[in-house]
Amino acid sequence: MARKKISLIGGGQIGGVLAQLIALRKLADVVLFDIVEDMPQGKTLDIIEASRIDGFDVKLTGVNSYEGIKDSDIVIVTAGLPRKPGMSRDDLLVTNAKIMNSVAQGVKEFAPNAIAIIISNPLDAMVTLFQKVTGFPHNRVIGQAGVLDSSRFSSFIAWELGVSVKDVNAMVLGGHGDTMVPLVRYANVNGLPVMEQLEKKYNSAEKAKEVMDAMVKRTKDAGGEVVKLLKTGSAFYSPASAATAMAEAILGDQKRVLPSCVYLNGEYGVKGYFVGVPAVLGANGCERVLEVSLNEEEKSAFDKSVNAVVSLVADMERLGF
Ligand code: TXD
Repeated sequence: MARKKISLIGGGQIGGVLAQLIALRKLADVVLFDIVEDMPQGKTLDIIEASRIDGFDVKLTGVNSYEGIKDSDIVIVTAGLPRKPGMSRDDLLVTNAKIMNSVAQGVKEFAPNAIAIIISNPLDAMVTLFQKVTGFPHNRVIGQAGVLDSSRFSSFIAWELGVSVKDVNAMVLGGHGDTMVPLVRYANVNGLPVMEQLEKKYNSAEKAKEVMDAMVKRTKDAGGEVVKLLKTGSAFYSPASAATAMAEAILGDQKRVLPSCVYLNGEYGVKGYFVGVPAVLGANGCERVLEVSLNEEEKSAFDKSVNAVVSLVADMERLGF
């Protein structure tokens, strides 16, 4: 059986780490595309030259032409500018919409059957634009935000409770912006509610809430925290890991339940928008959306986040995209 093929559109920070992770996990052959001449060729050569050491024999190719992405099973898009300190994700809208427009046309022409995972920011708008330009069925266009945001939230919980992060399950829903919704009530350590553990640790419901509020805030600001420390560019190791897990779920038809930015057709009371919700990822991309009951407070936070996505998409449309 021929090996699967993943094309990475954008060979910058995230694209480079993605190429290496996919090779290390022997997931698929990799094509790294960028408009910068020689750079994707240089990065893939560098990774290949470690293959004897790391023990992988998947093929990696750097290209500057869309021809190279033909017959891709998965396309992962990171093309676009990252944030600088002080910028919000939404500040990237105009520049990255232009880039996404051209990327989507290239993918539509040369990899019309691929499943697309979009990473570029502002995420929710870029996913929407990619689907609009390609006309791909909605199940084949998925944005990466929730896997990373949830992993960040899980890390903070693990540190706070002094437990392995492998035993923490915590999900973040909504848009990939300041309004994202970490689901506190459902967060658990191997089934044990996190809030209860915090209350026991501090012997105070009030203090537990304070500590949780701080973790929720840090989760929402986590991307900005990294941007501020790096000074140039934004997080790249963790977004690459997140998208690799999604690609692995799809190629392996794993039916993993991963919070993803997917098209809602009435679920959660939303119709016609891409929003972060728990999705079943398998061979057909987003195969199903899982609904979870939200209490009034959670529902209102989720609706606020959906409204932010709706107005971001409206801004993009006003700009002519
Ligand atoms: O969780 C998430 N979704 C994210 C998203 C987390 C962190 C960062 N996220 C966003 O991903 C970030 O805000 C950016 O919009 C993208 C890519 O971030 P990265 O850190 O990889 O940016 P780089 O290093 O600047 O790489 C972008 C590459 C660069 O090599 C450009 O030459 C290339 O994109 N580029 C293009 N490639 C193809 N086609 C076109 N038109 C193009 N224009 C630029």
